Amino acid sequence: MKIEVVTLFPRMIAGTLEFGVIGRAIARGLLSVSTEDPRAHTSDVHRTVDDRPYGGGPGMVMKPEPLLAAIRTAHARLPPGSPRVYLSAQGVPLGQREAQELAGLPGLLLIAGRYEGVDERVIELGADRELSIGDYVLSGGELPALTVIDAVARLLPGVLGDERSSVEESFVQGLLDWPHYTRPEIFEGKAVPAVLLSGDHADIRRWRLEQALARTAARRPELLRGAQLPDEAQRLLEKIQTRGSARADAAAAVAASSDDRGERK
Ligand code: 4FV
Repeated sequence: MKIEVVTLFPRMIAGTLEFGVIGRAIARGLLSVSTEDPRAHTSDVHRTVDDRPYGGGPGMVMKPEPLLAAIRTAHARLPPGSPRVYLSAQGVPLGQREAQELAGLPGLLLIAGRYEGVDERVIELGADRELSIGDYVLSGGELPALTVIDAVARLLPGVLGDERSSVEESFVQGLLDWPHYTRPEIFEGKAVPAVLLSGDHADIRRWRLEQALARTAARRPELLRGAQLPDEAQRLLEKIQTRGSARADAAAAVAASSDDRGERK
């Protein structure tokens, strides 16, 4: 896969991609990441890439001319069918589903803004979609672009190989991940769950699924709405939820009885 990043800070992108799984994928030629700097598309002596906002207000806005020229130059280096993606807090939230869709493409152009944002006409003329990595405002689009590259690259064939992480498996099902343990068996008095030492892979797999379901139900119940759960998972979830509501009823009963006692006092 070929990825191009339009950014005022090319070294921020290149510097981050030297490490770990992504660094190895690039070294093995499974992924290439290049950058294009809008400053290279300026003609004034100050190489100006920003200007004051029409209508007033704080901060600066990225000028359309150098940014769109950089987008067109970088996009021309990508295979046909490579979308131009502008990273902004106004974008569609990036999820595992979006990452999987992008990983199936021949190429990707990521546009990293700075300042208060970019001239809106650049988005109209130079972007096919907008993506957000979360409902907060960052100082630039580079970290979001690196987040997209990381989430997509690890889905490319051969990048993870047999180290395919479990995170994917659970999140592919739309669930939070199960807890992980490694040596020592006892750490500060805390033992690794016995099932993980049992060697019974069916049991281990069920325990992990149950943990992923219980965590998702407790921490991110909205993720369960719309999750395509296989029957076994659906059954486990019902068991967890009945257990949960039984526990809630018991807690409510205890609370009620203590209130009664209080009244009595
Ligand atoms: C952002 C986000 C984000 C807004 C102005 C860059 C900044 C600055 N991008 N998800 N959240 N972008 O905050 O993607 O130009």
